[in-house]
Amino acid sequence: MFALCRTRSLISRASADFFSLRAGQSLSVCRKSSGKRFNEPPSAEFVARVSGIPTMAKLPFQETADGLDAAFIGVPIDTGTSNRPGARFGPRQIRVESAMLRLYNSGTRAAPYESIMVADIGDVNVNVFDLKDTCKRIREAYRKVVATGCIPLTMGGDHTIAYPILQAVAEKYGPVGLIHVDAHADTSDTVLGEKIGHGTPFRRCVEEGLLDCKRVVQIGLRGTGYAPDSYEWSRAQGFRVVQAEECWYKSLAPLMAEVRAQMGSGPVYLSFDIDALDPGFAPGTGTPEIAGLTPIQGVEIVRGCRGLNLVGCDLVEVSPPYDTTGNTALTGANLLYEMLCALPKVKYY
Ligand SMILES: [Mn+2]
Repeated sequence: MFALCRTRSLISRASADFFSLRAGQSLSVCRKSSGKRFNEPPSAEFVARVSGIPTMAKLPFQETADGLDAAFIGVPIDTGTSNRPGARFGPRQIRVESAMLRLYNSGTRAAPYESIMVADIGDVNVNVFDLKDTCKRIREAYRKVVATGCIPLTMGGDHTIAYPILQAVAEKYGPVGLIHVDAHADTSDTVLGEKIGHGTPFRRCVEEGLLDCKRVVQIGLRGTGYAPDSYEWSRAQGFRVVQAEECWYKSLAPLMAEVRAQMGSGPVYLSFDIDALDPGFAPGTGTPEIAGLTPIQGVEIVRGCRGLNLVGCDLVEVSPPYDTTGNTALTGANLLYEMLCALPKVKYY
C-alpha cells in the first residue's frame, strides 16, 4: 500500500557511527533507537538538513499507521486537475522543503513530538492512468489508517483526493464538520461531463452524506464564476461561505472563534488548498486566483483549529513545476506542521 524504503531507520541507525553522530542521534530519531517515548526529527545541530532520505519533517518512516496518533501520508496525483498539472510531485517537494521544520512551534509553544506519536507512512500507491481506480485505492488505504484512530495529515496531490479520504473518515466517525480553505468551492456537479475531478469533491461528499452541512465553512473563495452568485449551492446546503473579500485587510483570529463555535465538539476535517493563498506567495499550484489570503492568515486559520476534534487534515494542490523558488512547497510544509500542532492531545508549554 505505502511505498518507501522499509530499511530506512535501520540504515540510519547503522550509519550513525560511521558519520560520527553523537550517541543517540541518527538521521531520524525514532523511539526504538533513541530511548525516547515518541518519534521526533533529528536536530540540525547534529544532523545536516540535506542528509538522509527526505521524509516529512525528517520523521522516521514506517509502513503502516500502527501505533501512531498521527501520520503524514502522500497522495501523488494530478489526474483530476483542470488546468496546470504537476501536483503529483507535491508530496515529494513538500517533504524536501520540510527539512527546515524544527521540533517546537516558537509562536504557540506547541511541542507535538513530546505528546503524540507521529511518522511518515509514505504514499498511497495511486493509478496515474485511472482517477476512479485511484479514488478506490485512496479510500481503501485511508480506511486502514483511520481504523485505529490515527489522524491522517495528507500531502496532496490535487483536491480530488479529499473525496475518497472523507469517504473513509465518515465511515469511521459519521458525517464530519469541514473547514475548507480554498480559492474555489469545489462543488461543481460535473466538469467536462465527469463527476470525479478536483472541482467536484465536496458535491460528491454532500450527495453521500459525508458532511454535517451545518458544520461546514468555506474560507477564501474568490475569482470569476459562471453565475452572479458562484456560491449559491454551498449556501443552500447550509455551509457558511466566507469569501476572500471578507478576509482582506484583517486578522482571521476572530473568524476562527466563530468557526470553533460552529464546529462544536463533533469530529472536524480540515482541507486546505494552497490556492487559497495569494499566488504572489504560493504560485506553484494548478488553478491560481489573484487577491488571496496571506500566509499569516493561513497560519491563523490552522492555529484557530486548536481545541477542535480534528480527525484529519490535508494540504493539497502544491504543483512543484510552477513553484520555481520552492516557496509554495515550503509554505505547504509549514502549514502541515501547524496542523500537527493543532491536533488534540498535543502538549503546549
Ligand atoms: Mn480546491
